[in-house]
Amino acid sequence: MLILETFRPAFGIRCPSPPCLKTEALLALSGVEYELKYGDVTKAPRGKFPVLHDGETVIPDSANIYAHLVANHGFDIDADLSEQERVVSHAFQQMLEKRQYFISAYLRWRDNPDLVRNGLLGDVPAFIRHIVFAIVKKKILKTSHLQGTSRHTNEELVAMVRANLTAIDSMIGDKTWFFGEKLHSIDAVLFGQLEEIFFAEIPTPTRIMASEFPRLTDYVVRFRKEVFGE
Ligand SMILES: N[C@@H](CCC(=O)N[C@@H](CS)C(=O)NCC(=O)O)C(=O)O
Repeated sequence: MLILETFRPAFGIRCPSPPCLKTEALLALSGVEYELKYGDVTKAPRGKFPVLHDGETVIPDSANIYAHLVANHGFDIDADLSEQERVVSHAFQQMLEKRQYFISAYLRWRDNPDLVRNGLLGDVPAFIRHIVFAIVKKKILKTSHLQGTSRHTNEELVAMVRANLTAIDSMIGDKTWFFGEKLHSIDAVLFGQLEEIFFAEIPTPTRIMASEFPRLTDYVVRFRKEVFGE
């Protein structure tokens, strides 16, 4: 039995972390039996979740976990992709995980202290929750500054998200999944990011874009049903 260390549900979605959502979706798609464990992220090997435990082997990072499933559990959801499709998948994944992810995290932490404190740190004893929140928020804002996201105006950030969503919407078009009628790893990546943008119950400036992209919100609902039966 594999064990996935992840964050507990928050903001009305099964997990508030896009890479954790992606990884759980990949595990569900792999057909390998797994269990979730809501651990202590400060004790994770790289200080981040997701982390997979496969017997004695501990695998941090969603990309490593996916590679582990392919190498050790016969799961290769992308085996049928052409070279060209792999390139497109790679480019979209980078856009989502190296650009979109940081915008979503920054907007969430910047604007919603009460919701984020109680949603993400509900387990932390109340008397230190404010302190833990202040430490984590400082880290997120510092990362956003160094990485560059927080140096953009709000209007620029919203325009960037809109451009990302437009690219994804145009790529999927009227297809069922990203590349057609069959799911691939990029669909799990997309689900993780879009679930957070559209369905996390936090009033970020991008959540309201759901009404602009009905095909994408339908896609998320379809994915949830297909993969998690929800
Ligand atoms: N490259 C990593 C990123 C994982 C990641 O950024 N996880 C965040 C949550 S979305 C985390 O655990 N943050 C805790 C922290 O930085 O303290 C992956 O794909 O697994």
